Amino acid sequence: MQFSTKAIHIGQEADPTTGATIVPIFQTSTYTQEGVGRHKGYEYARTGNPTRTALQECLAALENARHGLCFASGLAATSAVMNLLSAGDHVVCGDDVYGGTYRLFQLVLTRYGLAFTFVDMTDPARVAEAIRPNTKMIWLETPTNPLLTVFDIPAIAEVARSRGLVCVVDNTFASPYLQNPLDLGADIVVHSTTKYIGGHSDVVGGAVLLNDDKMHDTLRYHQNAVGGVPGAFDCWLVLRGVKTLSVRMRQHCDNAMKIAQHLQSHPAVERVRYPGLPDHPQHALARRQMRGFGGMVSFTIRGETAAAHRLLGRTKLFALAESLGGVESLIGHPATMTHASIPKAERDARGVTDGLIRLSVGIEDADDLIADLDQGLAYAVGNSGGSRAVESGRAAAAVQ
Ligand code: P1T
Repeated sequence: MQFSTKAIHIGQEADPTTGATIVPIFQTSTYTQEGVGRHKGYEYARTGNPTRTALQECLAALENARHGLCFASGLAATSAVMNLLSAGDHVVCGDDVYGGTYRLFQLVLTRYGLAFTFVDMTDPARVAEAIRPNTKMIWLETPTNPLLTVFDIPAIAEVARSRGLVCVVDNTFASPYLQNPLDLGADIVVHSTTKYIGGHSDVVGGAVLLNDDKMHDTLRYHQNAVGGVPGAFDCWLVLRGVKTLSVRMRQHCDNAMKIAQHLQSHPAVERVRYPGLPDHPQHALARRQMRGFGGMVSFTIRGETAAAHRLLGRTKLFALAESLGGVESLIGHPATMTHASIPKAERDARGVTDGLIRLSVGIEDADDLIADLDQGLAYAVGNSGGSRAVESGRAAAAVQ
């Protein structure tokens, strides 16, 4: 069965008791049992809920995984995976991850005896070098948040396999439509379903997908024992969203490519980061391991921080907001928003500078989005003498 069909049908058979075509919202905290120890597979809603079961089965199918587990947020899913570790264990983590993931790892879990080394994984040899005797896990995002660096999943997964480590990929930015890390050798996939999978900026959720039965048993045990589970309505919203993931992702990719190309030719723009641009440092790798380049674009503008701030407050269609992956376009400032919990010196060292701007390109009309960015950029650089450059940039864009 192909991706679009799985998204609409797997785990979503008509309800056996009523025939309801759409999986119902089982808004119950408990289940009446027929007798002591006799029930229909559900006892208590932290442990299990049929709406959640449907979503877990569907998301597992989309990642070509045997097992799926859903959580109350992406970070709850990340926390659940970290429950596989014990005090004294060490994790090699990619050096560009969502600020909240960094905060959980470095500011919370270190207090429980876990240690983390953040590594630029563009050269997988550096991953191998960072491994210590107590290393148990390799964690990466690709493409990364917010710099859109692409890491080589098969090469890094091979480092993990050869050293007996668990390789986890946070696949939120790509979505399962564009990339399936388990097929590329990873052991566990994590998603913030708040983003592309949900797709409508109306729900927070997370998921863990994997093949290994033993790790699944442990994670399912922790899902119930720790309890960071999603409510039935949230599962239902994510299920409704995921049905259109393939059509949305195609439009996200088309729009983001047009915007990345436009920004690249814009004289007010210094550097554009988008894996689909031929001059992206890992463009060839992205072509190999992804089926499209996604809807996220990051860039810096001339005039750095002050100009960036002017642009951020000026766009009309791009809402100034955290998050990503919804049908509506968002603009963000990682240094003060999504990545503010990373100390400035570390942010700067990694390239998350004060002038960096991140776009979550929605599925509106691309020309409208480009016009919105153009008026914002003209305003942003106008005060610093860049307006002439912007005018000539428009002319150049018109010629193309
Ligand atoms: O927000 P939550 O559902 O808990 O997901 C956390 C998370 C995990 N992984 C990645 C790659 C993410 O981008 C996120 C959340 N990110 C944002 C809110 C953001 O604006 O980048």
